[in-house]
Amino acid sequence: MKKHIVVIAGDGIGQEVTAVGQQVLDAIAAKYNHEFTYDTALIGHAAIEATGNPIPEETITKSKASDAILFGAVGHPKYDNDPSAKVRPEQGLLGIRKALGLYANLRPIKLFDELLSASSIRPEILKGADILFFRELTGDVYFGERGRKDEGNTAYDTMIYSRYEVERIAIKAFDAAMTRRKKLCSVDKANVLESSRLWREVIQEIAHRYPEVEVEHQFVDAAAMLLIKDPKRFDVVVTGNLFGDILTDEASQIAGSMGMLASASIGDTTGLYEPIHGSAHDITGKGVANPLASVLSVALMLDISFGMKAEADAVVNAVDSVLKAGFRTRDIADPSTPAEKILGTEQMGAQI
Ligand code: GGG
Repeated sequence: MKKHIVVIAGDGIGQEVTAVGQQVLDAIAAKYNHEFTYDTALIGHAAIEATGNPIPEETITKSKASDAILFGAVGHPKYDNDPSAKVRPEQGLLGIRKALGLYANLRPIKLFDELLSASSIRPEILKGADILFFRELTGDVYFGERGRKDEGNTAYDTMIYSRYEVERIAIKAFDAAMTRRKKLCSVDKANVLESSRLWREVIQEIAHRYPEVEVEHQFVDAAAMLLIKDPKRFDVVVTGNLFGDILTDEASQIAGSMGMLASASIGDTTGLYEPIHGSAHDITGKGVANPLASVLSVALMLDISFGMKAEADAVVNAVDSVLKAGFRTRDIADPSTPAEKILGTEQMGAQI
């Protein structure tokens, strides 16, 4: 099969980890006789530096014309302590999701057995945890009206959801639950927020179409607690943009590290595949970033966008084998296991 992939590495360790992702794509192409061609495009701080715009029009055009996007990360510390910055790297990521209509962000929380001891959560609580998050990606407080009033002394962001936005992510999440353990947990804050009351109303309506799926609703504060207390109780979790952003960073500790969590952003057009982690400037250029989230994002791309299930399984199996052989990047190393071999980003890529 021929496929054209746009690589948008972005900022910080995005460059290092997408390079490994692309190597894995090349290895798959060679092994399974596919032809993958690549283009690159700018986003985030890198795009601001080159063009003044965090999401240049050319990036959107190239992305729309591609079969899939391999994405790295956006962000730069210089903006974090500058609240007055009008142009920010993150606008690039939000902009491409909106421009491509990528409303569903799938974030599998997969715990490889070999990493049981890498987590700070007790193994007996973790073993067997397998969660698929659906984070809504183009609505909520990230896209609602915002601004300042009272001469800049009052600031507001609006949490806003429309019925159709909740319906379409709910359908994706229920469909996924039907292929798994048929359990769905919807997370909101309906005891306080009106947008959450609409969210819950719509989930309850869609649930009637899926009588086999056992549905529960949790407030986001309780869900945050239950994720750590009893992660095995969750199968599919569906939630809004902000709650999903926060809960999946928390849930990364179930998988051992942020460096292990891949994601797929899908909608009606080209899919975008990215690690959930950010640009991590504290370790940029040191060659120590964990590339496995990028590698596992490639597996999601092969499966979801290209329908290449065997190829996707081969990538996941390669990660499993490398971990079984004791290879670790430093974020997933267990100091009490001296037999482990600590590798840098490129070395880990070579092992995969
Ligand atoms: N690869 C994910 C990434 O770059 N995250 C940084 C970021 O801006 N995240 C905001 C979000 O995911 O909504």
